[in-house]
Amino acid sequence: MQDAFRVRPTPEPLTVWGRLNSLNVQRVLFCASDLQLPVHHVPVGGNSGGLDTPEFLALNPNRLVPTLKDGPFVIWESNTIVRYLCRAYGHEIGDARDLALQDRWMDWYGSEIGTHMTALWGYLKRGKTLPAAAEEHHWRRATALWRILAESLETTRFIGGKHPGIADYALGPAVQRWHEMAPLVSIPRSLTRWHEALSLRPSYQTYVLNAPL
Ligand SMILES: N[C@@H](CCC(=O)N[C@@H](CS)C(=O)NCC(=O)O)C(=O)O
Repeated sequence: MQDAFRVRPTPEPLTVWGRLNSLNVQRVLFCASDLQLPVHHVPVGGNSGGLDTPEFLALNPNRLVPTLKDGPFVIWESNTIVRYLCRAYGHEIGDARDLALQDRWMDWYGSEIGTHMTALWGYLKRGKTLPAAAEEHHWRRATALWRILAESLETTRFIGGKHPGIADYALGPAVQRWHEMAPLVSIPRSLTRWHEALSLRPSYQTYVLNAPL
């Protein structure tokens, strides 16, 4: 049984525009689904196109996914969407310090480790070129940075504590990618335990483990 509860019911399904192989879209769909919110997914971006239509531009002038609509409310930026969903519909999210700890990991992914993960994933899975020196640099930095998160996971099941929180939703898809690179890297046990705990959740299975490449 899922342990999430809603602060208030959603009157109608949320709409999420995006492509399922995008990490940024995965974090939003994983979060919404884990919070047991009804979602209508509209495939746009990548091969599906649709980012340049007047209808989509009116929702998101950046021509990017994910974009979310909740009733009349439209919001873009994947981390902002995750924060919004958790605050509107998620677990009790704690005080300012609890929130800061969650925000920190979310921001840390974007500012520290994300660039290394994007480069390595593009190189290994999407046929992008990467000079040998750059590859070595990205492996070394990503490995060292994941270790920092692994240390903090030694005492908790999720980054959010007993339940997944905003940082679990934001970083969960990336730790799957890191495990897909597993033959090439040494992964700390606590990071794998966290990945296993996420993998038990149907929402993670649907939107992350079974995501298309
Ligand atoms: N900072 C934005 C980045 C959004 C972004 O770069 N989205 C990419 C997919 S990951 C996109 O829409 N690319 C165009 C496409 O998919 O066609 C976020 O986190 O939402």
